[in-house]
Amino acid sequence: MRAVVKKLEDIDWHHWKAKDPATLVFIVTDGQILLIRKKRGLGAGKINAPGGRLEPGETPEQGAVREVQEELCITPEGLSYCGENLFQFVDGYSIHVHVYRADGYEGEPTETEEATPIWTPLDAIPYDEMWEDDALWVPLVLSRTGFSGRYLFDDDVMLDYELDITSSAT
Ligand code: 6U4
Repeated sequence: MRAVVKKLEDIDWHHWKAKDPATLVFIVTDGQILLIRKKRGLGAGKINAPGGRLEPGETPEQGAVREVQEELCITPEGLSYCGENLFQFVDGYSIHVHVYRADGYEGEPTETEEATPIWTPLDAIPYDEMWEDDALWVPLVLSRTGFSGRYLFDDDVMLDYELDITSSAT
């Protein structure tokens, strides 16, 4: 039987490896940020940035570009690395999310089977419709501050977290 996990310290982070590597891409331009209403997958119904799980053999940057192309029919440009988030769910699932920012894009953001595009002013990001952790670190994406976060979730309820500022943003 799996041990009960209630705090970050209950996890052996030294040997931790996520089941899935994934990405998120925040396109920020003209004082607005391009978010999506996610139609399917993990967090369906929530507002998030475009992104998703890496395919075998893909680098995080390649996966970041591909997911934005698939979800919104645009190609992000001027991609820079912001930080990483490690999510452990109490049911055993885990995901390592590489977070990027882009200063532009090519194409026209278009609704797909996966996502509806939502342009949002930077001072009106709808955190109450996003994953609970987003209010902690999305401001760091906007201020170009590098970060590394670890989070424990029970379904979509955040039980514990630790967020460190790093110098790894590019
Ligand atoms: P499929 O259905 O496999 O094509 P895929 O797009 O690969 O889906 P998805 O979207 O179901 O993956 O789930 C991965 C996405 O979920 C990643 O982009 C990160 C996001 N995600 C998961 N937990 C999150 C959390 N707590 N906060 C957050 N994003 C989270 O901001």
